[in-house]
Amino acid sequence: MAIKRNGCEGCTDITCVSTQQVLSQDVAKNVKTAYDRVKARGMSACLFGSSGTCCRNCNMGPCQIIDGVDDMLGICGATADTVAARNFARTVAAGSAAHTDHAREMVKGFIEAAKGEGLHQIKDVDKLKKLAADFGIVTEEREVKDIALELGEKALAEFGKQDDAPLSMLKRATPKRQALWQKLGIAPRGIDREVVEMMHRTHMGVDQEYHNLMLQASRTALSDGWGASMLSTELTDIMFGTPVPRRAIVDLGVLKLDQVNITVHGHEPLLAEALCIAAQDPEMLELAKKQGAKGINLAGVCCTGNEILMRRGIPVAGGFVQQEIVLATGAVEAMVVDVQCVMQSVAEVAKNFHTDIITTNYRAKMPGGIHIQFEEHEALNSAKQILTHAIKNFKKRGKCFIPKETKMDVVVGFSHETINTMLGGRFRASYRPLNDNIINGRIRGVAAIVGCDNFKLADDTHETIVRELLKNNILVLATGCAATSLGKAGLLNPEAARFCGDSLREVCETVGMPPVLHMGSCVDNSRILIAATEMVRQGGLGDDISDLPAIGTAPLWMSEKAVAIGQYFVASGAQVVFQNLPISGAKNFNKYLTEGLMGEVGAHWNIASEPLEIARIMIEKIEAKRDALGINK
Ligand code: SF4
Ligand code: MSK
Repeated sequence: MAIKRNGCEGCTDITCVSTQQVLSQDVAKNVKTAYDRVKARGMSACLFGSSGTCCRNCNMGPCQIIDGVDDMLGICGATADTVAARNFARTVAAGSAAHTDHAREMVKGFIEAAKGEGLHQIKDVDKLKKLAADFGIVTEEREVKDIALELGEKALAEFGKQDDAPLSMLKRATPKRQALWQKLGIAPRGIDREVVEMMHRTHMGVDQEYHNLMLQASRTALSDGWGASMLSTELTDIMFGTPVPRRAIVDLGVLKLDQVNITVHGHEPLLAEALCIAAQDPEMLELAKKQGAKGINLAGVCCTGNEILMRRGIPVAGGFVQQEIVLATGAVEAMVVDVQCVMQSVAEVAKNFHTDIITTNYRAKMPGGIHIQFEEHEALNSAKQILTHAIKNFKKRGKCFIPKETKMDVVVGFSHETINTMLGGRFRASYRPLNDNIINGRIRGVAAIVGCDNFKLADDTHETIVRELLKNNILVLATGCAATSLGKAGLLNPEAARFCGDSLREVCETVGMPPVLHMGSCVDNSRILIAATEMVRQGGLGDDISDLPAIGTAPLWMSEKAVAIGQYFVASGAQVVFQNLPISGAKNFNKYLTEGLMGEVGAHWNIASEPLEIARIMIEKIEAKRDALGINK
């Protein structure tokens, strides 16, 4: 049932029960949300912008291009294909840059941990040694801290590398894929370098050939997926522990009336981990008691939420589209934010309540926020300072509303290591049982559903797609805010096996696993690359990712990071389906992305607008791969 409130016509589109409940309360009556703003804009988006053919890369423009109309080229003569390709490539570069900067902070934090200087230690020594081997580091008869320090320094060097040798972790890909990248000249060399070269080549008057631009877009995206994001995931696991399955809860009902509620929003888990540790400190708990609270309740929002959910079982209050709604409960003492996906509007929403928005990263401040810099080398003190500020707000809490009934049990923590042992058992750890179930048809294939939520599109899109996939016996992997929304829909627990077709249900019930496996945050899409490569290695499903009956989608993508992820999936051989890519105004470029790339990298982009159409494409592509493998007898 959808609701209407306070003249918010847009709210008729909200199907999320917890959001509906909060927005229909008196306490939220003055809160303006993105739903209101979507409605208030009252005009459709600029056609040139949404079809990818608006260029403002120099001051002779902005130029709006109409494909095939001679008088509507750019002043410089740029065609629709060139402009759309440049815009698309810049989106990939921006998304990759965000993951890259995040990853750099994680590597620096890792080096502090290796030196024994920070709050954190090396927790997963096995994983440390495996990653060290990829960097050619000797591990026998060496102290853990020495291996870690050498690894940290070599990892940091990957960002600024200037020689033309490929990034170290590329050797994790299948031999066929590595050879293809070499042949195409798209094996990334230095993580920062690829973004810089992409920005240079899209500058006015440089690369004006869309195939050539896309080669560098692929190289940039690969430097994210197999470089920055993979480094971040791996080093974060080594420091904070590789996720294992654990029960947790999600949705707004995780907030607590009698405790100090602090939500952590953003992406880099160094801050969130420090807050988790500080929140258990007797001094902080005592302070909370003095303010009349029974404890400190940390809850996540967006991908920081996914990081601490996966590793610590800390509840997630909401995904991207709920960041304002979490505050509209009036029950949050502080929202602590770092980087990425934090809407400027949270500071406006917070003004209605006693809530503070605490920015913690010098790279990301906002009007109306209070800035308390998080210092990694003083992590515990910084975290305590932030918590102290939040705890002191508890006494100021006024009228509030927590939709108590809206919380859902989830099982999370499906790292690729977990999937490895889950199906084969501890002593036969292997992806082979998964492959066998695909070959015998009990599992038809694997679908990754990743990325954001988006106010402009139906908020039950993820759920609709996934229910259709499960009915068709397709195992689903999920990350990011897509995973949160699937958790809220009850699809991340083993009981959801009842929504599957008979054969997938049987597999899930035998193993006791949910049919949708939560693999982490948006940087953790790199886990999917490793899992897919491992499936290839175990045999029976071809010799590259492009042979697997597997496909990805980010149906409600919002962030540029999602486009970078899509491009690294495609360049790694996995097809993807997205809604609304800004490429429709450039005929040749559009055809190249949605068909032509297949001939080069064995995968391409697909575009569809309706959730069931997206599901249909995914099912058809998976069945086509099964046919090609000869396992559809
Ligand atoms: Fe116009 Fe060319 Fe300048 Fe773009 S680069 S704004 S198309 S003149
Ligand atoms: S937080 S990038 S809205 S997944 Fe990673 Fe969510 Fe998308 Fe941000």
